[in-house]
Amino acid sequence: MHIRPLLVGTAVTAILFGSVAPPAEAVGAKSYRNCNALNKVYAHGVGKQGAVDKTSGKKVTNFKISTKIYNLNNGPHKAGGREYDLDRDNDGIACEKR
Ligand SMILES: [Ca+2]
Repeated sequence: MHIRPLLVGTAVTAILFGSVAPPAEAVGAKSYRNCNALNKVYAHGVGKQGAVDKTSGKKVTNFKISTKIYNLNNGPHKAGGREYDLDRDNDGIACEKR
């Protein structure tokens, strides 16, 4: 029983510093239920690198650029799932907003 705290400590260390730790950009990358929720975190939306807003008005250019986050929010809406189609006009930017 004396060895137990050591094992727990090793496990915690492995979780904190192990290879399973996500890269910095993946932290906070997730799917949002709708644009209200996404815009609370990314006020101007999230788009792929090089995406151009398809609006006929003034284009949104200050969206967060992250293909990873964009992909997490450009899925088909699945009932009970975690993927939502938040890029309805398919211009490569989800929830673009000025
Ligand atoms: Ca869009």
